[in-house]
Amino acid sequence: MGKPAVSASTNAAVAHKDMANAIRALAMDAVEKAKSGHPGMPMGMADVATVLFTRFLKFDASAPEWPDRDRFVLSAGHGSMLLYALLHLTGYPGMTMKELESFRQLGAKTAGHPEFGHAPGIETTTGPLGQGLANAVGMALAERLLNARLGEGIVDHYTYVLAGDGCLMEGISHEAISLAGHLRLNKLIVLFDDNQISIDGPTSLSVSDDQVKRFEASGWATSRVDGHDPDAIAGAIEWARRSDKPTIIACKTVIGYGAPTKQGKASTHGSPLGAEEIAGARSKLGWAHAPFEVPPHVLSAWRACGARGSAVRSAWTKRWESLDAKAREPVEHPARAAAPAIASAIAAAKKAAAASPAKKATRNWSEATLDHLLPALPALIGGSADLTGSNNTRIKDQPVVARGNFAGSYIYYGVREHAMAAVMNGLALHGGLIPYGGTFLVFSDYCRPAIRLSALMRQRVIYVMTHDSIGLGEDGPTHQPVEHLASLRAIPNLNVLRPADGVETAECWELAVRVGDTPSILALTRQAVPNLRTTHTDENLCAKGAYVLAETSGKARDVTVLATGSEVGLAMEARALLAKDGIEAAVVSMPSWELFAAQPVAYREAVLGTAPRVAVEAAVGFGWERWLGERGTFVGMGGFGASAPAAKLYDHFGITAAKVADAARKLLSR
Ligand SMILES: Cc1ncc(C[n+]2csc(CCOP(=O)(O)OP(=O)(O)O)c2C)c(N)n1
Repeated sequence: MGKPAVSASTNAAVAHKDMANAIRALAMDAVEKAKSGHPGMPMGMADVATVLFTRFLKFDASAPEWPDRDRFVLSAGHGSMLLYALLHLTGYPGMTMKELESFRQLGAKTAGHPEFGHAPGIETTTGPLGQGLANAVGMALAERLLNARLGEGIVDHYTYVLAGDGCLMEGISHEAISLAGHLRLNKLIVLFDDNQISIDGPTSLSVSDDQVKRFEASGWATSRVDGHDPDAIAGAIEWARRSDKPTIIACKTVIGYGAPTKQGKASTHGSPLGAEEIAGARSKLGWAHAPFEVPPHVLSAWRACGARGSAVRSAWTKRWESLDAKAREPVEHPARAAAPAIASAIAAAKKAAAASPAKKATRNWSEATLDHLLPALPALIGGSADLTGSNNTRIKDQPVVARGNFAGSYIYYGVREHAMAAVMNGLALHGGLIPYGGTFLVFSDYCRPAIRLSALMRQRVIYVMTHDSIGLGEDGPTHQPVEHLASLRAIPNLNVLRPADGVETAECWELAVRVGDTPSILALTRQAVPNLRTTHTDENLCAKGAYVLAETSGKARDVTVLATGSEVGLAMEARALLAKDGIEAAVVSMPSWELFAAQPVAYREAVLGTAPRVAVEAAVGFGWERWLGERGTFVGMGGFGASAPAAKLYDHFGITAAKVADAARKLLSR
C-alpha cells in the first residue's frame, strides 16, 4: 500500500539526456556566475539523479512537507547545485531561476551548501562530509519507527542518499553504515558517486578501501553500475527497493561529465569551469541553449516529473484524514499534543523530587523524570552510545528497537557517539519523533560536529551528557570534562542545561522537550548531590536560566554566589559559612546561561544584584567573566583533572565551600 508505481520517464518525447543536461548546464552556469562553487559532482551525477527523480522518487513538488514522501539527502553537500537544479526543474515553491542565478549570494535560498530551512525540499543541511549519510540513517530509522506505530498505509517511504568518496572516507560513515546494517534498514538506498576524485586529486592518493566490500561487511546489499547508463541505474534502483537489507549502488561516474578538457579531473571539483570550457561542454553535450535557459519542452517534462506523485499523495491524504484527529496530532506536533500530559508528568516528577530526603545524582533524577515523561510523550526515542547504565537513559522495561522490531523506543547505538548524534538529527528532521541520547559529557567532543548541526538546523535533539565534571572521580582526566561546558556554550542556538538537583533536573527536561527549535544538552552528575529545592513550585524556575535560590534575610547583599549543577550545593554551604561571619550572601542557581541571557535586563540585574560576585563551577572559568563583572572572582578548574575519588578531587582542586567563602571574604576586603 502506498507504493508509487515505478513509471518510465515522464515524457517519452524528451530524452533522458536532455533532462540530465539541463542539470549539468544549470550547475555550470550558476557556478560560473557566482565565480565559486562545485560543478563537477552535479555534472557527474546528473544521470543518476535524473533516473531517480523521473522514475522512482515519491514526491510532489507542490507539497514538499508531505510526510510520506521519499527523502532525498544530498550528503555530498558541495554539489548543492544538483539539488537546487532539481528543485527548480521539478517546480518546488520558491526555487525560481532567479534563485539559481543568485547562487551563493547573500539572502538567496541557494547557499553554498544546502541549508535546511532555506528552501522546501532541502531535507537536511549538508556540507560537512558524512553528516548527510548519517542523517539519512536516522531518517530511514524514523520511517521504520513510525511505520511500526502508524502502519503501512501511512508510513511507507524510502530514503535515498547521494554520497561521494569524501562522505565515505569520513569516519562517521563507518559508524552510520554499521548501525544501519545492524538494524537492517532496508529502505535506505545509498547512491555512491564513485568517481574516484576528491580535492587533492585521485582518491588513490589517500585511500585503497574497496568501499563496496566495506558496506557488504556491515550487512548491506551492494551493486555497481555505470553511472551514465540510465537503464542500468534504473535496474539497480529497482533491485535496491526490493532488498531486505540497506543497499549501496556504486555508480561509476566521470566528475565534470561533459567538460571537454577537464572532465575526470579534480579541477572540475570546486572551481568554475571558465567560459571556454563551458562553451566546449555545451557543444559536447549537445546543449545549445543560453545560460540559465531551459527550453520549454525540457522544463515541462521536468515539471511533469514534479507532479508525478500528486495522485499518490492525494490517496495518502485521504487515508491520513480518515484517521482520528487524536491519532494525527502526536505525529504532527508531538510535544504540543502531549502538552497537558507533559505538564502533569513534570509536576509529578518535581513533587517526588522535592519530597525526597535522599541525596542522588542528577543522572538518577533524570531517569526518575523519564519514568514520568516517557509514558506522557510517546514521541520520545531514547538511546545511549553504550553507556545505558551510566547515563540512566533507559527506564525499566522500556522496549528496545531491534532489527525487524521497530515498535520499541530505545536504541542501543553502540560505541558510535558521532553517528548517534547525527542519527538523532535525522530522527528529528524526519518529523514525528523527539530523540534523546546519552554519553559522557567529555565525549560531547565526539558528537560535536553533529551537535553544531542540530543547533544550525534548529532541531529538537536532547543530549543526555552525564559524568559532567571531576565529580566522576576515579576514571581520571581523560573522562573528566573541564572545557566542555564552555565550548558547548559557545555554540549558538544550543541550550546547555546543568541542573543542581532533582527538581531542577525535571524542570530542565521540561525545557528540553518543550523548546521547539533548539537542541539541549543536559549536563548531569555521576555523584550524588543534595536536594536544594524541597518546596514544590508549579512554576519552572529554570525557565529563566538563572534565579535566586537563596536570598539574604532581608538585608542588603554583601556578595552574590553564582553556581551551576553540583556546585550549587557548595554555594549554599558557603553561604552558611559566610553567615557565621555576618556576611550576607545570596545564591543564584544558573542552570542555563543561554536562557538567562535571553531575559530582560531588569530581570538579569535583579538576579545578579549589585554586590560583588563569586562564581563556582567544576570546570574552566572561560566565559564566566560575562556574569562576574569587573569585581568578580571564579572558583573552579585551571587545567585537567586527576584520578581519585570525587571528594578528594574537589578538595585537591580547591572547589569547596570553604574556598568559595574565602574568595568572597577576599573580595570584600579589597
Ligand atoms: C568534514 C569535511 N571535511 C572537508 C571538507 C572539504 N571538502 C569538500 S568536498 C571535499 C572532497 C570531496 O570529495 P568527493 O566526495 O569525492 O567529491 P567530488 O570530488 O566527487 O565532488 C572536501 C575535502 C568538507 N566539506 N567536510
